[in-house]
Amino acid sequence: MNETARDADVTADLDADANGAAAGSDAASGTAGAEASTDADADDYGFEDLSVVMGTYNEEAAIGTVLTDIDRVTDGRAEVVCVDGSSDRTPEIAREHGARVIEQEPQGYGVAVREALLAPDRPVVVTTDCDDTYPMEQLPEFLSLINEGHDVVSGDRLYHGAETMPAFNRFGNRAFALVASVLMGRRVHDTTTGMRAYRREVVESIRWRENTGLSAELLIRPLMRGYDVREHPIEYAERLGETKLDPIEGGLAIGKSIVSVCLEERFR
Ligand SMILES: Nc1nc2c(ncn2[C@@H]2O[C@H](COP(=O)(O)OP(=O)(O)OP(=O)(O)O)[C@@H](O)[C@H]2O)c(=O)[nH]1
Ligand SMILES: [Mg+2]
Repeated sequence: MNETARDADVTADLDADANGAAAGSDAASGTAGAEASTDADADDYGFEDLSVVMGTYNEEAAIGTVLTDIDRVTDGRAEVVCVDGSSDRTPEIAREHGARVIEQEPQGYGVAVREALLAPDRPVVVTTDCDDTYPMEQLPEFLSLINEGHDVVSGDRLYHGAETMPAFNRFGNRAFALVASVLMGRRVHDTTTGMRAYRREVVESIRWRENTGLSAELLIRPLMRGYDVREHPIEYAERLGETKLDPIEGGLAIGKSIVSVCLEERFR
């Protein structure tokens, strides 16, 4: 779609969607899965059109659970791609579950996730963390929302309160969302979520540059270029295994990414 046309649509759409996502969340969960598998139009995407991708770095405590959940929820039809920098058994466990594993020296979250996003050729890509925090049960809802016409569906962890998130991170994530909203002129609620669905065209048409701040960049650039971005409430669970992100250093890097990406997109 022509970018000018997208630009004209997006403000009203995101505002409506942000509210709609909040208001509609309960209705969406529970029914959307059935829609994705039974009521789908012939040209709707199904799980065989979906790749679930993630960076994995010493996640042997969680990877079995995450990949089993994806397999169960998508009936084994979604492709799984892990970009792995581990020194533990994570890649072996991933292969045992049928995932495609791309080995890469550990260079940070964004380097791994960018490679993971660009590796598959299926039309819909969902990112997640490999730590059992994100609800794979909600994958059908994400696919249904893409089938409704959204270009990006972004999991909003803060809508339900994110009680399982460390308090410092919760505060930081609310602050990031406020700063990004002011800089973009559009209200968003969770800029650093790891769970989103993208139409392949979106990830391929933009050049991604951030590392720790990649998650924020993946929300901000599409939104400011006029793509149809929808936030959708998700549950968020306590992490299995050790965190890979230093909250202070990581937080500073994310804050810097949000400001620089917003300004770059505004003056582009
Ligand atoms: N391949 C690879 N994966 C990474 C690297 N750093 C982080 N990851 C993965 O990226 C995902 C996100 O990292 P997390 O440690 O969960 O970071 P976070 O979600 O900000 O922090 P938590 O609150 O601990 O969940 C996880 O699946 C990590 O294993 C890296 O350098 N290389
Ligand atoms: Mg995580």
